[in-house]
Amino acid sequence: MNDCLFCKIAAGNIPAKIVYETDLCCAFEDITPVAPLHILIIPKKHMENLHSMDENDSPIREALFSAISHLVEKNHLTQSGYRLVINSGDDGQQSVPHLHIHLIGKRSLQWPPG
Ligand code: D5M
Repeated sequence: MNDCLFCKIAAGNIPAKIVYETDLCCAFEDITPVAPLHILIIPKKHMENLHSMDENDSPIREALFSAISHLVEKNHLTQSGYRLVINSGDDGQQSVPHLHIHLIGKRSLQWPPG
């Protein structure tokens, strides 16, 4: 989508610290990190949220989970733990309307969220 911030990052048209990339997805450092490790994992194809996916998007779903596994291992989070977050829609406080998974770690996190 032409006007989407994360589509522009995925296309390399807006700079970001890319930490992982395949043909279907990429991951980059969040610009306003809430923890020492805060990475956003996105599909390269524009989709607003999880329920925008259809049955043809299974490879993208698999690619996103592979990206998570890779990044968890690479950042040595399997022992310490981490959190995955998908904010969706208004109640979820989604601010960028392109599906993204927050991978947050390297500190002890609080629960519940506000
Ligand atoms: O999270 C949207 C997230 O996107 C939020 O944590 C900031 C991050 N963000 C916004 N612009 C950028 C750029 N340009 N680079 C990296 N990260 C960015 P949400 O779940 O929608 O509230």
